[in-house]
Amino acid sequence: MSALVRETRETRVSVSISPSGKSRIDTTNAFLDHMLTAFSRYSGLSIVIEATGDLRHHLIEDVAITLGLALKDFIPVTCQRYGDRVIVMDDALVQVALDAGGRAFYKGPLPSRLYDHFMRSLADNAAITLHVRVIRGIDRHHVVEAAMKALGLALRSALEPGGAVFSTKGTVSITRSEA
Ligand SMILES: [Mn+2]
Repeated sequence: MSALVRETRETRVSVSISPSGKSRIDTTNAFLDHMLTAFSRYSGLSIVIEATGDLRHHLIEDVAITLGLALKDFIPVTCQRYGDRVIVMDDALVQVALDAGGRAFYKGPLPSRLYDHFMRSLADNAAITLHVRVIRGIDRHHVVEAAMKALGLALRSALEPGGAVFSTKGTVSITRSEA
């Protein structure tokens, strides 16, 4: 389980992630609740989020940051690491591929500035590599929702147990010399 609270003058966000159990999402924003509920359902994780904020932009960004930080704590050292899914939702066809191996990178875009920003903040703070490719789609609600579902399923695959160490670098040793 991983849990944290992030508070600024603009927002207050609490997130907890557990391997199983019920999810509860209340961000005061109905569309964000809908997207996070889809993400939690498809990831198979129990995610509890309570958030309040002054502006929609701040709320969505800060929920993504806090969810990302909680995910970073939650991702086990050994797991399958990679996951990818393609999801269709009516007109929308969206592919998500991710690497949960500690490399923060995001490549979009989603056809919504707010939710493109959500994905970037999530990837940066969870230290995951996240590629979201919109192959087709006209309805932005469908495109963003398909991306959230694909993200959930891709993460579910990446978090599956697996003992392999994928990095060919081995352990990185850093020694700081005292001045
Ligand atoms: Mn919907």
